[in-house]
Parts: sequence; structure tokens; C-alpha cells
Amino acid sequence: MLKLFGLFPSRSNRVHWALEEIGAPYEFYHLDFAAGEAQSSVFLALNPGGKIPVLQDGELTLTESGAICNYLGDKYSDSGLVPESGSQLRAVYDQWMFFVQSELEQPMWTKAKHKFAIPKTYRVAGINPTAEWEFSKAVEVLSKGLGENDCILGDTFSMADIMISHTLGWAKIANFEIEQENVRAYLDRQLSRPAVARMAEKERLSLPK
Ligand SMILES: N[C@@H](CCC(=O)N[C@@H](CS)C(=O)NCC(=O)O)C(=O)O
Repeated sequence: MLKLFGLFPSRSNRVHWALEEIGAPYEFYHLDFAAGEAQSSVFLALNPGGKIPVLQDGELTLTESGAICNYLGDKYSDSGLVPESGSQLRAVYDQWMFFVQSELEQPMWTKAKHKFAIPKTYRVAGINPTAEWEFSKAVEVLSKGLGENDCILGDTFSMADIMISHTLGWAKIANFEIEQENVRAYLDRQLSRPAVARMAEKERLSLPK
């Protein structure tokens, strides 16, 4: 059975949401960072970076949220969550998958890293305005790409919507401004999908008592 290692809230929620959309059986393991599980030898053998998400599928161990979403979409192709390899739609899909990770999330990750995620000696004070400016540029590109469509590929919901919407949800929590009305409406639409509520409930139930 598929096994996902993750925690709430984090990038593993992207994969967890995707699994709920697909409807395949899986097991969710809440990785207890506070208890040091991410740095345990058992977990470091799965991901030497000590990061989540990690997906196990039999002999396969996979890291990187985008790669895991693509793997799941290809494996469960009936879900229609990843366009057919070699098609023009797949190329556009890939464009947005790369955009999320290289443009949209990076300014937020920069802010988070310099606030708490990297050792204090490497943190740069005053980085926030730069990160916020970069984020606003990326959201403007997203807004133009989205237009009045329901999804980033037009009418077709895909893993790219999961990646983008999760990242925009992170932006809201981290107090990044989203001024564009079409992007705000898109986010509300995507986060109201039943699979998101199911994912959140499963993560809540998985928390240590
Ligand atoms: N590019 C990776 C990033 C993974 C990542 O940074 N995960 C964070 C949680 S959102 C983590 O596990 N951080 C722990 C750490 O940095 O030690 C992905 O998208 O999967």
C-alpha cells in the first residue's frame, strides 16, 4: 500500500490532497518533528534531507512534492489529474508545475527560512520586503495565466491546481498579499473541494494524542 510521511501544515498536504482526489488506498504517517523523528536514522534512510513529503510505494521511495504528484497522476491515469505525457497540455501543465516551485513558493520559503528554518548565523535581517515584492510579481504572472478560467489548465482540474492552491494557502497563512481578485476566487474555489476537507480531517486524526 502507498504510505505517505507528512505533517500539517506542510508541503506534504499537497500529496495528501492528491491522494484524496485519486481515491486509492493509502496510509498516512504523521512525522513527529518535535520528537526528532525527521532526524532519526530510519527516516534519514528514506530522505537524507530529513524532509517531508516522502512517499513509499513498494520498493519505491520518492521525495519532492511535485515529483510525487506527477508519479501518482501517471500511475492513476484514470484520475485525469496529470495530462498525457507528450501532449501539448502536458507541456503547459509542466510549465505551471515548475513555476510553482521555482517562482511562486520561493519568496515565501525565503521569508520562512530567514525567520526560523535555517540556523541563526545564516539568517539575513531585512529580507522580507524583497520576498514580498518577488511574490507579488509571481502572483501577477499567475493571475494573467489564469484569466477567468476555473483551473490553471482551463476547465480541467489537475495536480498543478493542487500545487498552486496549496502554495497560495500558505501565502495567506504567512500574510503575503494576494490582490488579484481572480486568484483569490480561484483559491476559494479550489480549497472548498471535498478532498481538501477529507485530507485536513485525516491529518487532524493522525496528530499525536
Ligand atoms: N522541495 C521540497 C521541499 C520539502 C520541504 O522543505 N519540506 C519541509 C516541510 S514543508 C520540511 O520537511 N522541512 C524540514 C527541514 O527543513 O528540516 C518539496 O516540495 O517536497
